[in-house]
Amino acid sequence: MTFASQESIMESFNRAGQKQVFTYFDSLSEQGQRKLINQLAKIEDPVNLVHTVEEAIQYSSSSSARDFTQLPEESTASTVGLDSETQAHWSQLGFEAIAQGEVAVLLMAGGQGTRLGSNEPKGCFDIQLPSHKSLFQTQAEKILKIEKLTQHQQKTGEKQPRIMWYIMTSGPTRESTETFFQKNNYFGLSPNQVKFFNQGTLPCFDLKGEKILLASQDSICESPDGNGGLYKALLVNGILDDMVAKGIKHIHAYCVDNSLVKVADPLFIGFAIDRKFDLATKVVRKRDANESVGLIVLNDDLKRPCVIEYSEISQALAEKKDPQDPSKLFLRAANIVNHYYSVDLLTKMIPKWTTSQEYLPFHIAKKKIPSMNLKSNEFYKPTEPNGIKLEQFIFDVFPSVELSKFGCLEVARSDEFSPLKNADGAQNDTPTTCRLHYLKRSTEWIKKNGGLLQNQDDLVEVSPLTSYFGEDLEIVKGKTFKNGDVI
Ligand code: UD2
Repeated sequence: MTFASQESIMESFNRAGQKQVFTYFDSLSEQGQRKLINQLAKIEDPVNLVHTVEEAIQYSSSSSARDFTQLPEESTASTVGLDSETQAHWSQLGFEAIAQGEVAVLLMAGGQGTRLGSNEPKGCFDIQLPSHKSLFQTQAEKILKIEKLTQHQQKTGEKQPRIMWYIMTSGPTRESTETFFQKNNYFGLSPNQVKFFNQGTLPCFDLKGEKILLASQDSICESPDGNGGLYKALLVNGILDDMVAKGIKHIHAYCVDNSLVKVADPLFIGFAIDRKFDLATKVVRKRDANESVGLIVLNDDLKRPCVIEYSEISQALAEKKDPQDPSKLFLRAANIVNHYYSVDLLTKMIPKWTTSQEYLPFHIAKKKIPSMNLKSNEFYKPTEPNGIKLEQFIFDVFPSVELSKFGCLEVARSDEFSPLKNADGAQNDTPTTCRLHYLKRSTEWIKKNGGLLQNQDDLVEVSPLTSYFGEDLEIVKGKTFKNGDVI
C-alpha cells in the first residue's frame, strides 16, 4: 500500500463523512494503521456506500404499497397430487442432467446461528437424531445417494456421476465448517467435489445509518453481506468460472438449516428443464400469517416475480384472505430458500446484479453491535440495539427475470421443509421440531413399505444412504421397528 493510496483512502472516507474511523489513527503503530487502511480499502466507494445506506433507511421506513398479487397459473406447479407421468418425466430429465455432469449444488452456509444460540455453524448442529448426524452429514449423504440413484437409473455402469458441492461460508463460519468436513472425511464425498468459498462483508453503522462503527482502535465493525452476497462471491472466488469450465448447466441452491431439504432433487431440476425456466423456486403453503418466511408473489406493476420478506411485509397484507377462498391467505407461497438457476442466467446476469445497487438493495437489521464508544474510548457490548447491519437478499434479483423464464414449484411441507432457526423452547423451527419432522417422514416411508412398529408412536430413522425420498425400502416389509432404530 503506497502512501498516496493511503492518503486517497483517508480522503475518500473523510469525504463520506466518516472521519470518526480515524479517531485513533495517529496513536496507532504503523502495523495498526496498515491494518485499518487495508480493511477500509475493501470498500470501493465509501461515498456511494453511505448514500446507499441512506436510501435503504428511507426504503425500509416507507410502507411501499406496491401492487402484489399471486403468480399466474402458468408460472406455477405443485408436487402435491402431481400425476405420476409428469413426476416420472421431470425426474428422468433431472437424472439425465446429473448423469451428464450438468448439475451442481450451491449451499448457503454463511449465516451465523445467533437465534439458535449456538456458536458453531448451523450445518454442524446435531438435532439429536438417533444417528446424531449433523445437517451437513445428512446433506452430504443425500448427494451421495442421488449419485448412486443416477448411476443405477441412467445405467452409467461403473462411472458414478459426480455432483459438485459449492459451499458458501462467511468469515465467522469458514474455518470451523472446513475443519468439520476434514475431520469427517467429507462424509464419504470426494474432497475435490466440495469447494468452499467466502461471501463478502459490509460495514456496520450507527442506528441512524450515518456513521460506521469502530470494532477497535484499528478496525471497523463489519458483518456478512447476507445470502444475496452469493452472486458477488461466485464471481470474485472464480466459482462461476469453475461451473462453466466443468460444463455445469443447472444449479440447485439451498439453505443449510432446512433439515428436510432434498439436495439436488432431480424432480425440481427436471421441472425447470422441462419448462425451460432460467430461475425457479420451491415453496410450501404458508403455515399462518405470521410465519417468518418470504412470499413469492407477482409484482403487478412490473409483471415480474418478486419476494416480500417477512420482516418487510405489512401486517394487513400478511393477513389478507384470498377472495376466491377466504379460508386461505391471499399470499401463501412461502419461500424456503430453495432455488434453481440455469448457469446461463448466472453468467449473463451476475455482472449486472453485482455492479448496480438496484438489483440487490441493502436491507436494514437493527442489532446490538459490540463496538467502540468514542466518548469513553472503551469497547462495549450494548444491551440494546445500537446500530444496523446491512444485508442483501438472494431473491431480490428475481424481478430481473422475465416471468416466462420463472417457475414456482409447490412442495409438501411435511416432505421438504423444517428449518432450524430457534433454540429449543421456542414454539417453531427448533432442534426438536426438526428431529420430529425428520423422523416422522422416515417412519411414514417405513409404514408405506409394509414395515411394522412395536408401538404406534414409535419413530424410526432412515439414513439418506438407505433412501433419499422413500424409494427402495422393500427390505422393511413385514419387519418390526421400534423407537430409536436407524436403517
Ligand atoms: C430466510 C429467507 C426467508 C425464508 C426463511 C425460511 C432470505 C433472505 N430469507 O429467512 O424468506 O425463506 O429463510 O427458512 O433468504 N445466509 C448466508 N449468509 C448470510 C446470511 C444468511 O449464507 O450472510 C444463509 C444462512 O446460512 C441460511 C440462509 O442463508 O442458510 C437463510 O438465512 P437466514 O436463516 O438468516 O434467513 P431467515 O431465516 O431470516
